[in-house]
Amino acid sequence: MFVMRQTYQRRPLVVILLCSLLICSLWVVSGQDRPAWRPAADPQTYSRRVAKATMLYGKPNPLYERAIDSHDRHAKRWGYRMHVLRQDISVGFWNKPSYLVSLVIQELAKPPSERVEWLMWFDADSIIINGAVPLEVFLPPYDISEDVHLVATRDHNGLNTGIIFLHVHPWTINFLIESLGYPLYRPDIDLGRSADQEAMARVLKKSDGGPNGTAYRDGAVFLPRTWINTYEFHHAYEGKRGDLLVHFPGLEEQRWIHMSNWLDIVERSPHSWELPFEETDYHNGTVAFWDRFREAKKAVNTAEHRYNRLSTDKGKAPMEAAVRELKKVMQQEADNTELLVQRMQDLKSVLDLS
Ligand SMILES: [Mn+2]
Repeated sequence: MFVMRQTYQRRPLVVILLCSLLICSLWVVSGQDRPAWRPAADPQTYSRRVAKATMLYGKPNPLYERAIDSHDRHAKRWGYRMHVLRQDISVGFWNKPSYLVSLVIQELAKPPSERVEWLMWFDADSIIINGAVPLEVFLPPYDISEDVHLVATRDHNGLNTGIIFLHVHPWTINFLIESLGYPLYRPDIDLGRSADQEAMARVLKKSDGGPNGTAYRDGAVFLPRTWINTYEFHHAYEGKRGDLLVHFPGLEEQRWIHMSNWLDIVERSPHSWELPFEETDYHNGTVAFWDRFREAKKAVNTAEHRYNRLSTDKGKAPMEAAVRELKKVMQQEADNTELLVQRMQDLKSVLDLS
């Protein structure tokens, strides 16, 4: 009798539990289209998705320290772990890829459930001006993320490694080690001023070699540069209110006054350049970007599947050519929306899908 009454009394509890489970699963399922990024409620819990990394060593530089502080505030707001290299561990520029290799290996040495998935590298000459922007939106959605290992930007010089996202994955170790080794196995090549960046750019451009013989090109995606790597020029900032950050490449001695002005602004009136994420271009822009990339990937898969089944070479060649052209844009200039859409149309019309 006693047992029965207890069971009976517990029934409402069971119903409540089942209901909350249902609501939770609905919330999880419906949230998959656009995950609701929320600032970290508990500063002790870190994001498993992304951590930030940079370096600063040598002669004390208050401006770089303050710039890193701006990233630190952003990291605390969203629960991103921060890694800052404080010792000179290599030669000049090579500190950066050396440190990144060590961070990727340290993450991979952890049990999978404790690893972070991505590292965001930022140069110490960059300042967060809108801390309301979460980093997750720049990363590939889970359904297409397994082949993406480097999310970067390019400018008139090609790859710019001032701000980059690296996948915690063996691919990244290979890529960074091959870049680090570049001056050793190609001492004949002058890598110029930004040697590490040039080495990475050259490794990325290779058409063979790499971990599975198909080089590294497939692993890279280029975002519109001004999203995550917005430059300050001599005359002005190229961005607008709501943009994530300001980066100060190539300003020579003018860099200090530009940095100092920006730091004063973000420290004294932090809201002057901040905009709620929902009001920024990122809100729809990043979703549209990855949706397009996903669509391109699907078109390539469909085409490859189809021409692999064709018995004759007739009809194969135009499909292969269209796939090749689309892939080239996906690998080297996904930030060129018009071109990507055009190449996608070209392929679809060869496939008669449009
Ligand atoms: Mn820089």
